[in-house]
Amino acid sequence: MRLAIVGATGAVGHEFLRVLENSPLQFSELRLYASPRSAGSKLTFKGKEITVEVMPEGPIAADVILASAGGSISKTYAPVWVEGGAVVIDNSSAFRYDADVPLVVPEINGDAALKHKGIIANPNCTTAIAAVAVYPLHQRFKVKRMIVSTYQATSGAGAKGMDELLHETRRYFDGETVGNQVFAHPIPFNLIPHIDSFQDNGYTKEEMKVVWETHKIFGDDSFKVSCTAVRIPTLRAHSEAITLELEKPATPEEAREILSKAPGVQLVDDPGNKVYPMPLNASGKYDVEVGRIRASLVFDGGLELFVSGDQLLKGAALNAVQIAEYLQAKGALPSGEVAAG
Ligand code: A2P
Ligand code: 11C
Repeated sequence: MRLAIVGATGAVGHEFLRVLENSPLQFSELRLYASPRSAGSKLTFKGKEITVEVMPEGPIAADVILASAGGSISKTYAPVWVEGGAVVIDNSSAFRYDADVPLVVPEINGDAALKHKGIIANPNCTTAIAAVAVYPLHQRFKVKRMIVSTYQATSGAGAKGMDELLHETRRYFDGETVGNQVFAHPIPFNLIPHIDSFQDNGYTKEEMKVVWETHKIFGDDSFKVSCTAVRIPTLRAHSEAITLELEKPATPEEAREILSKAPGVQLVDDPGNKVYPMPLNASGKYDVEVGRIRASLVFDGGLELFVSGDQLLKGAALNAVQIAEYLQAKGALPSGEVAAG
């Protein structure tokens, strides 16, 4: 099984390598691609250096391509890679809403991945992190309305987003004017209720992705979703406050019981001891932290919860690798020897 990463030098690309080091995915070859800017640079995988290559203009000789070089690269090249025989697991939003492209969180709808026609889409990070926490509750109580407010890390804008937070914070302490290039406004000591472009309905595209993608992943658009997405000056885990109106009334105890057994979730809910989800603790963790579970004061029998999940892991690289693991475990990918090293 030949594996390739496109966008290997980016924030998600680096996480692909770390996740693959500990993954059961079997492959015999790993090739790394990026732009001409980083051609020839070396990245370490299992203690061995691999040279980054310029992404070719045509097909890539691989069975699986993990793509994270942005929507326009995916839009142009993913069909070419599929034509060349690869299965593309795409981290961008380029194909997520295409009817014949599965949008997959393996804990929720892994089987959808088996129906792919070459491209499988990895969800938006905010959506994936909320979905692993809400889906087990949806299965038991059925969501009627879901209201999400997000606190999103700078990693959502890639390595350059994290760099801007660090660089501009340094400028602040050096007494220099704090600026912005990646974000719409300076990010240090601020928060920005604007992620991606504004749509005609007044919501941002990031907010609408949570609506569209939650429905597609759950395979159910009978419930209503709304989101306010906010960028905050943290490095790499997204947090979200989630309010659920439910068809069947739930108690916080029942929700805790369900979530304590849910795959991909870690219950972190002991407020009396100051234990609740936080981005610093969720960073680097595979599971999404869920806590602050309480009865809604607005919706009778509804719930309020708070989640923190690593944007670069469950929100991106980890979920994509888990899709490949799922396909291989189901015999839908060539097997291969574990990469040497
Ligand atoms: P490079 O590092 O050479 O610019 P991030 O989301 O963290 O900004 O990372 C984006 C990733 O996509 C990087 O690996 C980047 O490579 C890669 N990339 C950006 N533009 C291209 C391109 N035109 N061709 C191939 N890879 C690209
Ligand atoms: C952010 N969630 O935090 C975005 C990044 O749809 O894959 C991921 C965008 C996407 O900026």
